[in-house]
Amino acid sequence: MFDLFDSSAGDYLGGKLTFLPSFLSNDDADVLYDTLFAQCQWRQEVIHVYGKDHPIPRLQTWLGREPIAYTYSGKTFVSDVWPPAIQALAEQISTRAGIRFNSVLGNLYRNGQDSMGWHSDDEAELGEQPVIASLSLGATRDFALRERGATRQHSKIALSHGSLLIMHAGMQQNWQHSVPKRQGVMTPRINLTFRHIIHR
Ligand SMILES: O=C(O)CCC(=O)C(=O)O
Repeated sequence: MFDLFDSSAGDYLGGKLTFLPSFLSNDDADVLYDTLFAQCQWRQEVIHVYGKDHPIPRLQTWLGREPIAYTYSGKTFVSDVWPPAIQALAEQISTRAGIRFNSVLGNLYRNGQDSMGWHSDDEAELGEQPVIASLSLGATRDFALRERGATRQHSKIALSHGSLLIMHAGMQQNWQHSVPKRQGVMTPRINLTFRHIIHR
């Protein structure tokens, strides 16, 4: 395992990832963090695995240009309409990523004990070759990567306040990602993943 990234802007993993560490200024990122922390409905979802209910180790919110249904970990959610702060950002990020995003999954990691396990964002609603843009606010957390089928971590990137990570077409088919627990992290982090949900 090694650090693939040294926090510099650029394309990685053969162009499947683009990292923009200073996508938002520190001040803009501070304002957005405070706004989202206060205004969004943060909920701890419960997923059902092997006959048992498990509260997920983080809080979540679903936001859409309009109310939109989305299935995640076997559960269907209906999004809240995104606030004005997200509207402007969605335009900016859509232009950068080259796709018109229509929904956002927000994750609130309350401290280093909150986490997200290994997965790919490959739900049917995202289509065959999804492009996903991930904006990070608050505490820096590691974003771990491994190839699909592998058991060992390949590399990691520290996602800092105001950074944008774009996962391009082909990323979800070939790679998995996770946000591991980190003992030393005492403060919260908000992550927004901008997605294009296909209407059926
Ligand atoms: O918090 C992160 O950086 C990752 C979020 C993520 O993997 C997801 O929303 O699917």
